[in-house]
Amino acid sequence: MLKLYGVPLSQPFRSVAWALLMKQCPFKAVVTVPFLADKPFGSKHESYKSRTKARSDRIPMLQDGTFYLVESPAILSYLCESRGWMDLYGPPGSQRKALIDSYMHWHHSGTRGIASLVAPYLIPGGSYGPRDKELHRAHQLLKQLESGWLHSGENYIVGNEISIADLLCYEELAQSSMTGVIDLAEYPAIQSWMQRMEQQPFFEEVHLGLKTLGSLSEPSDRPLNQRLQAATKAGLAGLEKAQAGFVSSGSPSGSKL
Ligand SMILES: N[C@@H](CCC(=O)N[C@@H](CS)C(=O)NCC(=O)O)C(=O)O
Repeated sequence: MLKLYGVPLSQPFRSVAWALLMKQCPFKAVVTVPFLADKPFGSKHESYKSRTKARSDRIPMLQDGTFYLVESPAILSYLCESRGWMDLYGPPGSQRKALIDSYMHWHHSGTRGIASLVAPYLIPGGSYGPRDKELHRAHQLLKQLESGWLHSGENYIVGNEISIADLLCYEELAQSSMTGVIDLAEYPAIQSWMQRMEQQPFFEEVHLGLKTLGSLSEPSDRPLNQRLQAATKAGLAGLEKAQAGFVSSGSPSGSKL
């Protein structure tokens, strides 16, 4: 069975998990907390690197047999190509695939930058909330999404069918909007696209962790560590619940390579 290392509160981890669920591809989530070096389940722990032959300290990482892969766009492309999920991507040489790849290359320095809004809330003892500079940059990126990547009048980033580009993009925006860190009211194209994403199968299960975490923009009496643990537990339960409901139909999940 495939293994996906990471935590449900990680945006790229959720993008990959959502694709796997949509395709009813069973996987085991292996909790690996980013930045931790002093616990065996941390991405910076020696045993994590030696056991997995990880090429990077970042999560998510996919394990397919003895093959390990990091970087969420590469993981998603690999899954689509090796499993034949062409509806979520596109055939080699097609314009649809080229446009999806184009978004995915921009994503790292584009939408991903919005993550800097949430990080200050998650660092114990860190400054409470993003600085003006981070907010300004986030709004610049949102404008590029609103008037660029989502301006075509099509339902999704590329065409009228959802693709792995949408899964990557949505999770970055969900992280900051579902935690109340940013208000997207002034971006109508983004808002209606997000509503379409929220109608997709397994939306609830994939976002159980984030919903459990709740608002980060308001002070809470509950210690951050406890909130993060409860959210992680709920997120993992959501992924398990989703997989328990898979309809068994032969072996749709194996690699076709
Ligand atoms: N470009 C990577 C980004 C992965 C990433 O930044 N993951 C975070 C958690 S969401 C992480 O592992 N951070 C720890 C670190 O940077 O050392 C991807 O798309 O997979």
